[in-house]
Amino acid sequence: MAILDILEFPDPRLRNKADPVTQVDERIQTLVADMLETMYNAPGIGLAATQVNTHKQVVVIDISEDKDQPLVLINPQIDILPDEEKEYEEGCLSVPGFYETVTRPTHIHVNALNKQGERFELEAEGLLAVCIQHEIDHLNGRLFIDYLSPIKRQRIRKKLEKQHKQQA
Ligand code: GNR
Ligand code: NI
Repeated sequence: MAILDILEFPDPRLRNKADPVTQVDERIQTLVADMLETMYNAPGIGLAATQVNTHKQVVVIDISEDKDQPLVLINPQIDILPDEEKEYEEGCLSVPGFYETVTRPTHIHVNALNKQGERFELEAEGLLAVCIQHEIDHLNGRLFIDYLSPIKRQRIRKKLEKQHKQQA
């Protein structure tokens, strides 16, 4: 297992669109294990392959208190149940240090493959629904800060660029 480097905004590779996984083989299982280790180490409640510069449709999530309920979503398909929207204060490992309110649909239905390559379905609401939508956005090259005003996004960009220069 390995802890992978996480790309940070405004890295243009975060804008890549992930390709579907054609076969859930050993390479994908290694990626999943490394992503889980990277997510738990960060620590975070979710991680998309895009964030570790692998442009395949793979997501890991664990919103449990004890960090013992990993959820793996491969090739996730999402259906929005457009009855209700809710605000949530979101953060992102690729936008470290910034937390902003995002409004998203409350209820979703997800169809995905698990790490054995078997198809399963899931209804989600609350934090899990927020997290799944946040991660599927990553697979489509979208970040939570894209829902903010251009002024706020620009301010975050400048601060992170400055930090990255100081780290270089
Ligand atoms: O760790 C994370 N916390 C979080 C909080 C609110 C909404 C979404 C998230 S996901 C984030 C980890 C991450 O960046 N996943 O892509
Ligand atoms: Ni994120």
